Amino acid sequence: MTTYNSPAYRQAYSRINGMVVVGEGLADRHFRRLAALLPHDREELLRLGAMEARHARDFVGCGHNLGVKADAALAQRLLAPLHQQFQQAEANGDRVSCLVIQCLIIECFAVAAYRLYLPVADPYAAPITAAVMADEREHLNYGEQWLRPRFAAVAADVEACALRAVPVALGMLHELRADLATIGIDPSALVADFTLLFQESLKAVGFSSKAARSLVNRLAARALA
Ligand code: PL3
Ligand code: FE2
Ligand code: FE2
Repeated sequence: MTTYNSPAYRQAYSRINGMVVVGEGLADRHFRRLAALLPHDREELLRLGAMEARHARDFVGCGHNLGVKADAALAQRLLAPLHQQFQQAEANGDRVSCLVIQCLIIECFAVAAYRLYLPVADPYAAPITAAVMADEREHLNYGEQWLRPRFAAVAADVEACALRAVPVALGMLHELRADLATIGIDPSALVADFTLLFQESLKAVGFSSKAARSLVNRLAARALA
């Protein structure tokens, strides 16, 4: 049984909650940038961005409910490298990488994290997390649906972006592993769940099972290097 009001839990929660709140805020900004990059889907992408802003507010509420203030500074530092890759892709006019970073990598991360948090969440946070997780599936789905009909044209860029960005994403997780364990999430289960979801999403985009498996194996090798 998790003690939600122990000092150790509250300190770890402040850092994890900071990560989630800042991550949701960043996702909102990314969707608004994507709305500008993909004018055809502008309304849809602005709607997804607004959902992220709502998630950020909902998770701030989870912190308040426990009397915990989010550690935003740490989260900003940990999320900066991934955000920089998004900005670099945007500066290069590389819409595919922007989509891969936000809709595949960050959203797979979110789904994996919320799925593992759900069974250990406090009674206030649990229903909020379940609702947010369903939204994140929709965001992941948007990216898959955009990339899939363009697979032949985008495959090489998706792969190159994954090789650049997934190790960075796994790196930020590495720094949170003690805090994750404290709130009841096994960090290696999170890596495994993320890898599985990302592999599934590569297949949904059009990669063969073999190609998807081989790519995530190369990612795992990089993350361990
Ligand atoms: C996309 O919509 C939002 C991306 C948020 C980033 C999630 C980062 C996950 C870090 C590990 C958090 C464990 C879950 C705890 C929930 C309070
Ligand atoms: Fe979200
Ligand atoms: Fe999302």
